[in-house]
Amino acid sequence: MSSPMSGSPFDPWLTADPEVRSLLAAEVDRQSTTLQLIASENFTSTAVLAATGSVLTNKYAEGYPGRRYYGGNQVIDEVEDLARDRLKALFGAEHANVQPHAGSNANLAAYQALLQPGDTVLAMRLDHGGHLTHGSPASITSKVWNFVSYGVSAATDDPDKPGEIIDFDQVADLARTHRPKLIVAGSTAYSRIIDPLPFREIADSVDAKFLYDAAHPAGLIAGGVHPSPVGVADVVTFTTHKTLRGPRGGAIVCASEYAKAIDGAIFPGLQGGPLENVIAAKAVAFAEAARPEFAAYSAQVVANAKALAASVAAEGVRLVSGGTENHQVLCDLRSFDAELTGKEAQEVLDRAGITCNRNTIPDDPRSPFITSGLRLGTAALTTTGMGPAEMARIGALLGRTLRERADEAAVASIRAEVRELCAGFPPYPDLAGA
Ligand code: DSN
Repeated sequence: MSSPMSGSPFDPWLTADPEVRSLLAAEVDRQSTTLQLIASENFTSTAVLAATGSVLTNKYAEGYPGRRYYGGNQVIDEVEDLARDRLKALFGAEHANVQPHAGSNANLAAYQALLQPGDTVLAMRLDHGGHLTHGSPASITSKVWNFVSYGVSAATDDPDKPGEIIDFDQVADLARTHRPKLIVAGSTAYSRIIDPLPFREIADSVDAKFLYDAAHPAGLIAGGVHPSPVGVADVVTFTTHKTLRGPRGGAIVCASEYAKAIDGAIFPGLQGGPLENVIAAKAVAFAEAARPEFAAYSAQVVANAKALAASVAAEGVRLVSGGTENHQVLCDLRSFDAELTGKEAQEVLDRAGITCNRNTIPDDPRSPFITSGLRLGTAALTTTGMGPAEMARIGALLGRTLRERADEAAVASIRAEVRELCAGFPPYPDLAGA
C-alpha cells in the first residue's frame, strides 16, 4: 500500500476527491511549465514529497522524544531523533530543534528564549531587506520587543563600490547608542553574503546576544559556499524549504546552553503538536544536503544567480548592490522604465510564465504593495538542471516581456517560448504524464 508519489495528484488514492486531484494536477502543470524565480522557493525531491504526504500526519506528539504527552510515539521519537541528529551533523551544531512550523515561529521562539518582553533588539529594516519578524510595525515582534533598525549603505555611481551593503559602522553606532539585548543578522531581500563575524564582534562589544536568521542562505551554508554562523551566533534559525530544498517549515540550531530555553519556547511556548510528517521530510532533506552533490548544487545556484544578474543588467535593469553573491537578484526597475512598478512587472511576467515577486528596494519611494523592485532567485531552476545558458535566456525573456508589456500577442509568444524552455527541464520527470 505504499506509493512513492504519495501526496501527488497521481496517487491513485486521490481519485476519491477529483476536485482536489484536479487542483493538484493544475499546480503540477503550473510548476512544470512556468519559470519559478521566487527566491524563497525550491523543488523538493520526491522522497521529501513522499514523507510529507505520509501517515505520520496522523500522530499527536506534543513534547520531545522520550518526553511526550501522548502514547504511541515509539516510532515518532525515532523519526524526530533522526531529524535532530542529521541536522546537528549537517551544521556541526550542539543542539537542534526541528519542530518550528515556519521560519517566523523559529524567530519568535529565539526571541522568547533570549529576551524579556520590552527588551531592545537591533535588526535589519524591512525596506532594506529585513524580515517582518525583525520588528516590522505590522508584526507581533514589534509589539512585544523594542526594535531598532539598521540598514544598508547608500547607493553610489561607482561600479567598484556600488554601496547598498550592510553598513557595519551604522550597526556598531546603533548598538553603542541603544545597548540592545540581541542583535539579529539575516534578511529576505539582500543579494550579498552576510558575514556573521562582524555581527559577533559588535554584539560582544555591547554584551548582546546574537541571532543569525539564515532562512535564505541555509542551503548555501550547508553546501559550503557561504560562511557558517553556527558556533559564531548564539542561535541560528532558518527555513527548510528555500535554498535547503526541504519541506515547508523551520528549524533552530544552537549551543547546548540554550537548548532548554529554545525547546521550551517552541513547545509549550508557541506551538502545540509538531508536524511529524514534515519532520520526517526535514530528515530526508538534511541527509540530501549532506551529500557532495548538494555542495555542487549550491555552487551552481550562486553561479546561476551571477549569470541571471548579468543578463538582467544587460537589459538595462539596475541591480541593487551592483550584483549578487547568493541565490538572489534584486532589481531596481526605475532605471529600466521610471513608470514601471514592481507590481505591474510581476503581473505581466506572470502572464508570460515568469514567476517572481515584486519587492521593495532600499529607500523605495513606492509602498510595499506597489514597489519599485523585483526579486529573482535561482534555487528552484538550478534544481531542475538549468545553468548559465538558460539564465541568459531568461534574462532576455524578462527584458522583452517588460518592454513589450502592452502587447498581449508579444506576451503570449514569450509564454510559448517559456513553455518550450521549461519542457527541457521538468522538475518532476517521474510525475510527467502519469
Ligand atoms: N516570505 C519569505 C520570502 O519570500 O523571503 C520570507 O518569509
